[in-house]
Amino acid sequence: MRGVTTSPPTRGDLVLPCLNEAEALPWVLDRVPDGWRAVVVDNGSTDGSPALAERLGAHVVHEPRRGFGAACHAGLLAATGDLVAFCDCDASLDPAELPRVADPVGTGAADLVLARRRPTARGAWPLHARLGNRALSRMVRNRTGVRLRDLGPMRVARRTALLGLGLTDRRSGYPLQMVVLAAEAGWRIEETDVAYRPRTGRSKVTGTWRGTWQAVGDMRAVLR
Ligand SMILES: Nc1nc2c(ncn2[C@@H]2O[C@H](COP(=O)(O)OP(=O)(O)O)[C@@H](O)[C@H]2O)c(=O)[nH]1
Ligand SMILES: [Mg+2]
Repeated sequence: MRGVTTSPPTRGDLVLPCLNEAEALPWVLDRVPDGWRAVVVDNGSTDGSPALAERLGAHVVHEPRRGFGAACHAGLLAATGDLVAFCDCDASLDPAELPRVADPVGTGAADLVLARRRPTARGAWPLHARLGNRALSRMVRNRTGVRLRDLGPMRVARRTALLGLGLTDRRSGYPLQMVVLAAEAGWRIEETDVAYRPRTGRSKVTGTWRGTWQAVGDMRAVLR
């Protein structure tokens, strides 16, 4: 394993929100690039994910509060490096692509880089999730003027800048709130393509009716 280390990162921290991802964890952690510290944030897994992540060398954070945003934010607070990256822990996105995504932030050319998901197979991205995402990207554009084609979960920014945004959402609206507040703060936001593969294991958010319903509600709350 390359970047899986609990020592301080040289490049940055990779925050991996994780709810029952024992099947995906070995591949995900094996793909963490050099210089990045894997921070796996658990809040309630019942499949042994946190113990497995620890065994595989990741830094594991336990967040008592449930929710995707609660997990992401706990990871941000636990980060120590210059850069912070976020990525799903379901093997749908390849952490090995991270250096290219992080590069514009590292060089100072951008303040936030979002990975635009390009599905590699049918079924990688359910139609309702894709359409919902496109509609949201359009709303962000109308509201902030920032042209985005995706609001994907893989992204990189500077740690202190992220902390300064004052993110308050602790559920599914977290990634959207990050983009809206960054745009309102005048950040230079860029997009770069990454491969989006069928996830390993079962979806907790947009792959279920309940998860999608909650996500839509959370996103609307952010845009209000
Ligand atoms: N810790 C934690 N992780 C979560 C929670 N909800 C989702 N995740 C993780 O967030 C990532 C995205 O969730 P996922 O089920 O893939 O949603 P989808 O991409 O919309 O299908 C995965 O790594 C999940 O394990 C949560 O409440 N707590
Ligand atoms: Mg996913």
